[in-house]
Formats: sequence, structure tokens, C-alpha cells
Amino acid sequence: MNPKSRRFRTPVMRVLMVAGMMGISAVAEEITFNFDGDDALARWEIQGDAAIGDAQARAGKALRVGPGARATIRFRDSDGAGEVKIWVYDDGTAPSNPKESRATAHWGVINAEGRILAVGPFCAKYLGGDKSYATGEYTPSKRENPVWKVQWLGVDRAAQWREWTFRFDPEAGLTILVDGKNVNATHKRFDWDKSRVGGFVGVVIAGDKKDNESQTIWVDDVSVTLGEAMKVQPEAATKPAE
Ligand SMILES: [Ca+2]
Repeated sequence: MNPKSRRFRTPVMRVLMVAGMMGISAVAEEITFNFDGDDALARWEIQGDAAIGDAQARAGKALRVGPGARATIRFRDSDGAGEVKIWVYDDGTAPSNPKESRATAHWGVINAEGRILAVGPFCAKYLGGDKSYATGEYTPSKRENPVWKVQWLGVDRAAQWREWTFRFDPEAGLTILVDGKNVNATHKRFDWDKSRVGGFVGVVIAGDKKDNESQTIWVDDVSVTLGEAMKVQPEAATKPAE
């Protein structure tokens, strides 16, 4: 940090402290990851074949997530509101039988109890994972599979960089957007009331199932804004777990 930016930062922090003491919520900080620096994965928990690379990136380098890999980052201990934006490059690779159930690559949020809500080209007999995306939801520690709780989004796959947004508004709940457009803009596809992820603590990017038909995805420019506690919860979260 150069001396000029240090001088700038101190008064800003004082303002935030005063705001906090007065009970005014401070302006939320945006945390960004461009995966370009040597320490780009310092805060991430990496399992399996996920690493920084430059074969595919929006700018500079990107996070390559191979089959069976997982990259996780947590920002707080309890669930809250806020917004997660993830740029993903999905080259469109699909298994030969897309009607066979498959936990494909996926990206999304994780809550305090370790439950994940993510988007991916999930495959099942009632989905079209070779052509489009769905949400999936699961708790890995309970040996659940994301395709057991899927919601078809009606968003076509295309081999290009796309921005996926998970916006948890404390009063309006979760909205999922792709390239800035609400997936529910024309038809209600995603029903948050069916989810048990009522807020988030972090971000998860998971690789495809590991076999001879696997794909690798690329992630760049992840940005996270942490908000206050959620004031509303999805209906499913108010009921006992199945
Ligand atoms: Ca980058």
C-alpha cells in the first residue's frame, strides 16, 4: 500500500466506526478475486485439481476447476444477506447420456451448516443438462447429491463467459441472475421457498463428476458483498429437514 492510500483509508475507517457506534449499518465492502496474483488462492480452500491458469480467462488468469475438484471460501460464521457474482466459462461439454443423473460442475453459495445452493448443467431424466442450466442443492457432509433437489432455470448453455449473480436481499430473499437478467424475468423458474439456504457465509465452485466424459470449468472475477442478517427465510427452511 502506498502512503497516499493509507492516508485516505484512515478517515474512511473512522467514519465507519462512528456509523457503527451510532447503530447505522456501514456501507458494505466488496471483496473481489481476479485470480491474477501469486497469492490469488491464499484465502481459498482447494480440494483436488483446481488451480490458477491462463488457458482461459476473462482477463489475466483464471481459476481452473477440474473434475472432482472443489474451491471453497468462507467470509463469516453466520448466514447473512449480500451478493455473490461469479464469472464462469463453461465450454458446453456434455456426457453422452444427459438423461442419466449426474452431479456436473456447479458454482454458488454455501451456508453456515455447509449446505450448498449452486447453478450447473445438472443432468437428470427430467432436465436437459446438455443444453441448459438448473440449480441444485445439497449438504455434502450428509452425502447428498445436488441433482436430488434441482430447479430447471430455462437458461441455455453457451461456450462463453457469463456472469452469475446470487443476490440475497434481507427483505426480498434470493434472486438469481445471469448476465444481469433475473432468471425469473419471463417465467418463474427458481422458487426460493423450496430452498433451505436462507443466507450465505461463502462461495463454492465444484468440478464435474470425475470420469471419461468430464469437463473442466473456468472461473474469473468473483465479487462478494456481505450484507446484514436476513429478515425473511424461504418456506422450506422453516420446516424440519427431510
Ligand atoms: Ca483474471
